[in-house]
Amino acid sequence: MTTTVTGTTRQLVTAIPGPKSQAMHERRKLSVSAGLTNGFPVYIDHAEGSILVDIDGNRLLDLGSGIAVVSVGHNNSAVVKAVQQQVADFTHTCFMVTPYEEYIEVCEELNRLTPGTHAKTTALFNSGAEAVENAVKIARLATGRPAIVVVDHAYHGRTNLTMALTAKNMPYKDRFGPFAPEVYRVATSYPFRDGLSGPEAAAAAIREIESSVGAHNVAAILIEPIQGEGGFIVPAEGFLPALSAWTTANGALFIADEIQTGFCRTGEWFACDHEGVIPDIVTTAKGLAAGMPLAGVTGRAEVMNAVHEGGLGGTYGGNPVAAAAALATIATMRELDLIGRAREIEAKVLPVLRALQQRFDIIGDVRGRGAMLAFELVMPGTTTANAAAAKAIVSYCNAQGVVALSAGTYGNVIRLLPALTITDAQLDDGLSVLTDALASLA
Ligand code: PLZ
Repeated sequence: MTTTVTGTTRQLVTAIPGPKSQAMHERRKLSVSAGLTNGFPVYIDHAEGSILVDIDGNRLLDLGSGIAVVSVGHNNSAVVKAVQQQVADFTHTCFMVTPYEEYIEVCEELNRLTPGTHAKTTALFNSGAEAVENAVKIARLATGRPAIVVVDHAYHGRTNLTMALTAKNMPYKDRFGPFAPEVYRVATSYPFRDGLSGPEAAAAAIREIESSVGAHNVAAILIEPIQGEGGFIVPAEGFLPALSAWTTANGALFIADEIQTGFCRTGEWFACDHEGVIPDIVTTAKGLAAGMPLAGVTGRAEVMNAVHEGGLGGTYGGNPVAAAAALATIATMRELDLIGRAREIEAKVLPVLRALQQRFDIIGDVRGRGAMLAFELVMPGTTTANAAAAKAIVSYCNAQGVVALSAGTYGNVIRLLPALTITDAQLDDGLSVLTDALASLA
């Protein structure tokens, strides 16, 4: 059970979860709403790089990065330093009252880094859901149209509007309605399940939009360029460009939700870059600020600036400490070439996952880009979802001290979201535990 290793490696000193974590979990049940669950109830004391150290002293290998957030690694020294400095300078003024340079600098970076060289402006918020809500507000105002088109398997958040945009009922939406109106859902491109080419899937979606919504009613198509919670679904080539072209031709906007895919995760700054898609609006969060709450809405200047004075805001949006963290995070991504590292991770891990697919017939599909990789579990020889296998694999990994995440509308996808700073040795370790997990099911 105990893996004796040192330094940057996984090391278990108790059964998982350890006695202190178990006691803490009992305490938690008395004080924290039962509406929140913990995928892996080990309580964290400190962290570095890709290692989390729990309160029992176990060193855990993190293959989830807090759901694609700490892409520069836990406790990245540049981010820690920037945050400490900013906390000492000032923690809050409210940008809408007395502004500060860090906010502007983050907006400048977002305007520079998001796809397209056209004039852009940005507004900052606290969470991904808040960014998506604001993107929708802005798109409706700028176009004067009501309808927002989203796709199957979409995840955009848990607030009232974003619940309407999110596809999956349980656990996100069930009995939390009624939901916001003027949200229309069409089929996406899901190559493993629909067998369609990108242009074919786009044509079907567009037919549906034109017949059920009416092109002239559409404010925007909102889509994750690679779906995250929905199961790391990479649309077939040509799907995103066709939808984007349709919006342009029909006076609607193309909003890319890059909250999970952004900031080097897929081996480009943004997932839209892989196909040269230039969205009118991009939402960002997660990897942007390495765990400090920060989100952005970046878009064409004429769209973003269509909003009346005072129409956008919030007490904390673009908080100076979060902004300082973002600036250090982005600088680190450049300095360490984390785009290059994400591509290396893909080159190293994808072949291993493909070999596992040959070996284990419960793996129906392997997919992803960069350090956003996944495999989909099925009943052998079919495309029927095998959620039990995903659950068993996550439990096996957890018991070995590896943080692994599942995903998918059917709960049957194992997704890998390591920090982009993860070492090769750590990746090898994680992959060997995953292999053992699959072998334990065979
Ligand atoms: N858009 C594409 O991935 C957040 C959700 C975790 P917030 N994904 C993790 C959970 O179960 O709540 C996400 C996303 C995409 C929007 C969001 C929402 O971002 O910062 O969680 O609000």
